[in-house]
Amino acid sequence: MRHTLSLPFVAGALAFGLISTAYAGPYAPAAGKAGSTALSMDSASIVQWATSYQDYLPGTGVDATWMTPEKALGHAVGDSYDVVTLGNGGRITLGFDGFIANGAGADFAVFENSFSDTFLELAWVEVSSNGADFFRLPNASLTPAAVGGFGNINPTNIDGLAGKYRQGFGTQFDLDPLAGTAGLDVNKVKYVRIVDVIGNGQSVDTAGRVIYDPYPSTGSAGFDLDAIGVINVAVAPVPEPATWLLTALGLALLGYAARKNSRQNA
Ligand SMILES: [Ca+2]
Ligand SMILES: [Ca+2]
Ligand SMILES: [Ca+2]
Repeated sequence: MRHTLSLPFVAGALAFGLISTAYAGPYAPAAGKAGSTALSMDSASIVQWATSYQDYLPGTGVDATWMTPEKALGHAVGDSYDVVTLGNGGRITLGFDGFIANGAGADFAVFENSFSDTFLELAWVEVSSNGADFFRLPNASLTPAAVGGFGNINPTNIDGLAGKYRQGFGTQFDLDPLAGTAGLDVNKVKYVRIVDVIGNGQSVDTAGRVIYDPYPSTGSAGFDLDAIGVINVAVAPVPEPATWLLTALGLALLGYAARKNSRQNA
């Protein structure tokens, strides 16, 4: 018996392909796919992790069990639980030992806890040198419509927003677009603030387009922060030689030698 593909099957497959193409965007695809910018939490390019937090301001829809900011410090764990949940519109600021610098390419990476490549809860990323003035990294979202509380997003429609990749894989951020910003030294970034995007239509990207992400949800609503890893650190400045101290020491030695000499000659 000869097998042939039925016309409805072929038509369905073609339609699926067209729909998939229609929903695919221009940005990097999911972790593991060609051209992905997802950074493994075990990458050797990560040289340190966040060491402190401040200003944890959870939004609505978060149970107390998810409100442990310490879980955002240190090495990413890559599971569903070692996170602090931001809630709808919530935020947190993480601090680092030393400074993040604008080196070659991406300078740091943010890790979320998504269990899939498409259930993506998103957040804006903002940086600061002084802890008071924060500047948002440019971001883009091309998801065409609201997706519901358990909805899916194609990562190729997302750029410059944390939460683009599944757990264990960081979204990388480059400080370079903010170079020259008044009030920010891109080679002395001391704080990174993560701000949950409310994906019901009220939030917009850099170009003013609506950012959609899963909404509404409860319990652990919004972005779940696992960790922030640093790729480029500022080289610690070499301390200025204390010339006055050396001069004083030299004069003291000269004085001692002179006194000793005068005693010997006495
Ligand atoms: Ca850079
Ligand atoms: Ca969540
Ligand atoms: Ca963690």
